[in-house]
Amino acid sequence: MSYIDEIIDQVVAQNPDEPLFHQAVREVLDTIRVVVDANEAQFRKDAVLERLVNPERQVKFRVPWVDDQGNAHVNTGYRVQFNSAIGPYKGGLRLDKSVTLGMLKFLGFEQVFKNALTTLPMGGGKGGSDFDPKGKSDREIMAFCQSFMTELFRHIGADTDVPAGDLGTGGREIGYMFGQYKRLKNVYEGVLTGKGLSFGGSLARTEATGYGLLYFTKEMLACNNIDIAGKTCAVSGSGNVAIYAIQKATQMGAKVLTCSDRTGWIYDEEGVDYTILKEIKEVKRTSLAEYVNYRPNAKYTAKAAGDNMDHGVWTVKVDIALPCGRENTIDLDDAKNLVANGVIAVAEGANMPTNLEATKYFQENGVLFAPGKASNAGGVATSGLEMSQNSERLSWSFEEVDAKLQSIMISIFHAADDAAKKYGMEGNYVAGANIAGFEKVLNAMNAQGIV
Ligand code: NDP
Ligand code: 2IT
Repeated sequence: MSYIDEIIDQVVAQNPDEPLFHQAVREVLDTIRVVVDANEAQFRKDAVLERLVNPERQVKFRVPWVDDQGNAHVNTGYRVQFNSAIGPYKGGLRLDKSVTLGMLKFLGFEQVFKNALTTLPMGGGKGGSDFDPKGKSDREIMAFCQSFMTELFRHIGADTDVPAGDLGTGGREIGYMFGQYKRLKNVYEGVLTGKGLSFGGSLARTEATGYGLLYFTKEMLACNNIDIAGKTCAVSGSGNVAIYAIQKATQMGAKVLTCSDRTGWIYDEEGVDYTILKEIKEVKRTSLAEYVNYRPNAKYTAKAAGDNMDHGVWTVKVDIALPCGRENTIDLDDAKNLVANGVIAVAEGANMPTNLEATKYFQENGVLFAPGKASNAGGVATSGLEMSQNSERLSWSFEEVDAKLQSIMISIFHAADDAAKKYGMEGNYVAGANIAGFEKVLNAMNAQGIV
């Protein structure tokens, strides 16, 4: 059996009940075979893959908090410090009732390669809790965030591990966590990114993941002689990534026809208005059903309660699909619908929103497919820029950060494209991104000995 297949089997056996982690490992290892097979004896001797798939450290802790009625609750908090070969651990905190250790291991593993692709000095990590922020008051969110940080603070630091936002964690939560960290540690440092602008946050960090997704997509299309202007897009999700992806796509002259949330999805033939989404999702924090009150010609379709999928969105005929909600929301049937409707490109704003079968189907049918660890890297790249600004105690202008973000996204596309070409897989940006990320991490790991 090949080294890679042995490791995939080992990951499944040693991490039972963690299917998302298995999926992420399988996707990466399957696409780096060409590099691993050529160096198998040495890699086995150095246990390269064993070290790659085992997090350096995992912290799990109790998070007690009290609700507005005086009742106590206990959630589980986690931080997975996956790989620090190229810099301090870096990656977001997910707050969602579905959070498990396996989910955070999948996200942390992805983050290692993503961060390497940005070319900035950041290792990979991820954390979060099974706390459900939906329907909680501001005070309850603050109570949770303070309690979460009361344990997390001893494991992180500006040169150790720098968390940020992710699904369910935005500027409000980062603010509460930063305040508690400072109070406990008595140090004012860039320990979190995505902070408010008045206390060390970077301009353009809020917009960065969505904007970066479109900078990447535009470059990928341009290198395939396609102009993004005039194209139609389907977006899923309506949170941080989706909103700013819609804004930038619209500014680039594309028309976004859809978006979605946990309750349902919107079809707006005139083009989704991101200013309305901002009002509904960032200010009112309510359901997308409200959208039709602002735009009576748009159509809202409700989902069954607990439905994790965005099937409706992927039935709409579009040129470009931009999944920006969460993992595994495009399956093989969705991919078939999109291809039958003539989709040209799929670029992932979320982490692993397309399952393995659907990804393969897109690639086999000539669809340009941008994997999240490359195309959504603009968020963490701008977090890296926030860390630089914090270190030099300066703030850069929006234009300066945005220009750096653009050039990073363009260089990530070319790193993936070049690696794919180098190994005879032209156009396979999944393989290209994985190989380029792996080579960088491997190089740093090798130089640092067996640690
Ligand atoms: P948000 O919490 O801001 O938005 C998430 C969106 O997905 C919301 O519209 C939410 O609906 C929807 N959603 C969440 N869970 C479900 C579900 N079970 N079924 C249907 N819809 C659901 O998160 P972000 O925009 O920050 O993150 C989105 C994705 O992008 C995630 O995969 C994240 O890991 C990834 N990502 C985020 C980055 C960032 O900088 N924020 C950077 C790179 C990747 P509702 O509004 O109803 O809650
Ligand atoms: O998945 C991701 O890249 C993020 N949630 C952003 C992480 C960060 O540190 O900015």
